[in-house]
Amino acid sequence: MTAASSGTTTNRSDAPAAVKVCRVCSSSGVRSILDIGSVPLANSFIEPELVNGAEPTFPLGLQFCPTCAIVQLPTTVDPETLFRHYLYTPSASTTWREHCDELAAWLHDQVDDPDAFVVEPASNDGCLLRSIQRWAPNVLGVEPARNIAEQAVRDGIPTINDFFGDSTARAIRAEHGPARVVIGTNVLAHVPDIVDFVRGAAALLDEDGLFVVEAPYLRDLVENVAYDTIYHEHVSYLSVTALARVYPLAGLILTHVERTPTHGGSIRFVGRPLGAEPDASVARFLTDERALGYADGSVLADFADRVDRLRVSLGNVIRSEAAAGRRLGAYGATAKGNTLLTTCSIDKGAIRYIVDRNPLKQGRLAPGSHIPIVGPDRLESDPVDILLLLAWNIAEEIIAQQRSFAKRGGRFLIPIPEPHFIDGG
Ligand code: JHZ
Ligand code: ZN
Repeated sequence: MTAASSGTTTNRSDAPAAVKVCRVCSSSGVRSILDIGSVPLANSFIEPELVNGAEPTFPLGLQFCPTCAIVQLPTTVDPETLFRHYLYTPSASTTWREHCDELAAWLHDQVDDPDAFVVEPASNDGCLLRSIQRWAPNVLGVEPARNIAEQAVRDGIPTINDFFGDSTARAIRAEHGPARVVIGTNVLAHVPDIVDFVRGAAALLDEDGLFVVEAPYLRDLVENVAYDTIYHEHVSYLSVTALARVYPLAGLILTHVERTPTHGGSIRFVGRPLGAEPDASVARFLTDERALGYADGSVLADFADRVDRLRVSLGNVIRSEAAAGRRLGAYGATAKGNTLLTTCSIDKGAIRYIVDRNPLKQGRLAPGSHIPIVGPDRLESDPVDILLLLAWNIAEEIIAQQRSFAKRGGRFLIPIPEPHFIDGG
């Protein structure tokens, strides 16, 4: 689980040029499928005293590579800017902690060896390694955010403060020996050079090794119009078709895939050293994706129109509720929430505040919209009638916590796949 920046020092003149060739296969045939304008970085929450400073924006959209079928951003923001200081930690979410326990148990079934050396790129605060340590104590995290790596070490998770890639992987192998498992959640989509990352996993693994990654699944994004999950941290939007082509370029073979429910719909990709046999799941996903148009990109033909319709209807719902005298807030100062707010032009005139439990985000302003981030107690002292659920991926967990809001008649507004209300009662 990668972490991101608390603010950026990049200025507008550093905005990167559009990538004209595919990052993965170098094909020059990439075609644009979505352009949603230029927005601030999704995790660059602003200190209130800096609100009048320049707020850099970067172009946001999607392009498709017909050669390798990867869907990617047209521009790359330097990972040093995005990930060296990060405010997002996943451990606060029960949904995520339970998922880490489930993933650790699944891994234990695959690798029943208490001596297994397990390495996690983008280990964030060590949430997953803590679950894995229960059966495989020899773990190592690799986390680029200094503040979070230091915290993980203080909490007893051995962690190297670095980005993962081929050179880091070789250094780890030289010092610690080969790994039985390289596992990463919500990191592969964040990496500009996927081939280098997978090559690193291949270099680090022993011959029976297992490379496990989880990432948001392109099919869930498209089917649910979850366009808010498009932001500069997410360089690639992954399908089985694309990764089955990418892994062999880096010395691995995709052997198993399965869908998982986190972050609005993700996928678990399992890779092994070349020579391993894929199980039936890979062929099944490839057949389905081909039939649905993910291999030739045809499924994406109307995606931009669907995004436009969602943006218009969310704006209309919010305006009509405000016109009817209802007070609106939002819940979850999420990265995706900031894509949603900025691209739907929703600002502090429409939404009074965004509630978030993370004390590092409280007191700051959301990038672009400048809506203040507040603690949950604000819901009692300054009540609203409607909460736009920006963390819709953990709706169940949040709604269960907010029974008193629902009892007072409060309603949750879920933005995707089309804006709709639930009363939470
Ligand atoms: P959440 C992050 O996206 C960023 P975000 C990242 N780039 C990524 O890839 C995805 O995750 C996977 C708060 N909260 O998980 C905490 C409460 O306030 O949807 C978080 O700020 N009360 C790594 O930012 C936010 O909600 C609660 O009870 O879109 C959730 O953020 C709970 C459980 C959470 O990820
Ligand atoms: Zn390509």
